[in-house]
Amino acid sequence: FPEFWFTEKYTGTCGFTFKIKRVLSTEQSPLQRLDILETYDFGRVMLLDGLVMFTERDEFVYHEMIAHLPLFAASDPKDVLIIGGGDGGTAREVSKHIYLNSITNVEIDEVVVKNSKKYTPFVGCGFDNEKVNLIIGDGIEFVKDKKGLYNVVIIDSTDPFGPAEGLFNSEFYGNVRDALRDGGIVVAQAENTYYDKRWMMRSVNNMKKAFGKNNVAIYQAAIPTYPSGTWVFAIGWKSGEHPRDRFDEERFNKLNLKLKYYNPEIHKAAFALPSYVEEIL
Ligand code: AG3
Repeated sequence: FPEFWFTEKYTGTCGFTFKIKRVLSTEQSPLQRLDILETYDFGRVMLLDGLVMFTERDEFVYHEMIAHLPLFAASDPKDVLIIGGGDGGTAREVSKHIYLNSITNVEIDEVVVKNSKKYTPFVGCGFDNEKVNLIIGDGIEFVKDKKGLYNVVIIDSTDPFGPAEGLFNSEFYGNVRDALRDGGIVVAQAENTYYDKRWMMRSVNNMKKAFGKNNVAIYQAAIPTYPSGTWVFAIGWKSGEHPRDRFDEERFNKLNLKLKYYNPEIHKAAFALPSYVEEIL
């Protein structure tokens, strides 16, 4: 009986392998190749250029941690900008903050949006909320003339090459800082500390150039289907306390979100770093 397996290679000699039931969609956009797989263990999986973007089974970790941590750290957030996030998972989580005035999501590749809505509606549904204004365009250009418009900016990108390369440099982070209001917070997915520390460090160091070295930190979350299983998020804040020590408990209790990963203890604990990571920061 034939067996079909997919491997995301992490290096030339190791990777992560799924046995697949079928391929639901394969599409080449002008920017990247997209595949949607049906797997045995992780449900539906979206790949971009052969790299796992999310799986049905563990996407909740990534999307909760990239959205709720900055939102509960920000004081009285009203307007949120998502750059990337074309699958809709981040928009889905941000939408749970029903008091927000606006959620703007700038995604460069509409093929991602279309396939997510069709094949992975459990994340694609993020665009159903009427507050979410989806703009198909280049986030790098978009932020350039947005001065002080957002409380929180979330950068939900692919790895730092190809279409996302420009989302990891200091000029971009500088424009993001200017797009934030006072007390505003940015979060960016920032890779991992095992296979490609230099990618994480590029994100952290460039964010420090824009926000100041005492206004950038990283936090981590356990995501089994991403390289190393532990994912890093870089967080920068314009002013005020460290976001680890800012958590709006009253708002958290009032919203009463039924989340699966993020909670008040995780908000703090996610910033606790192993010594070998502290050392390289
Ligand atoms: N953003 C991509 C995370 C990078 C994963 N990298 C990898 N598999 N090599 C996730 C998009 C989900 N909204």
